[in-house]
Amino acid sequence: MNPYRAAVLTVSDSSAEGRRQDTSGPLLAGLLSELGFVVTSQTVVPDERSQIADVLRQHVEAGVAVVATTGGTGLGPRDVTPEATRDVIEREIPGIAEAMRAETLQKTPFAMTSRQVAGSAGRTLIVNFPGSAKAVEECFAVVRPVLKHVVDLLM
Ligand code: MTE
Ligand code: CU1
Repeated sequence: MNPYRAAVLTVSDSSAEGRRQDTSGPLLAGLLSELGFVVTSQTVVPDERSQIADVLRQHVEAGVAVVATTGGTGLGPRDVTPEATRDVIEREIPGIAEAMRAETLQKTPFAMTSRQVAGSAGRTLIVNFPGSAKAVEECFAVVRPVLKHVVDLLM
């Protein structure tokens, strides 16, 4: 089996209800594919902590190398992606999230409002990205150079 399997999880009430088209999930899937990952799953869930954590756990159990989430990292009352991610990860990797915020802060001061976290569970790396396509582009560019190496370290 290809060791570089990836899964994408979009967290958004409006996309889960079909009121808003999810562009950030497909964008993340494309960026991961370009890097050589085989994207085996793309899911959309509402901003519900237990539902998010359930999907993350399924991917960890399946041994997916990377799970990239998008959305729910901000300060809205329903934004719980970081909390759900912390429910699942065993080791936080603060440097990944710090680097994304610090680097992209040069593009927008709003980067500081995103509470994204990254960490590992078993052999799986979970990385939160903010919800907008622009933020996904900017933040992915920061982690792109290290992503495969991090995955290799977890194997
Ligand atoms: N980070 C980057 N790099 N670029 C952005 O445009 N947008 C911010 C922030 N992080 C942004 C960003 C904004 S405006 C919000 S509200 C938060 O991400 C949270 O987004 P989310 O709740 O959809 O995850
Ligand atoms: Cu915002």
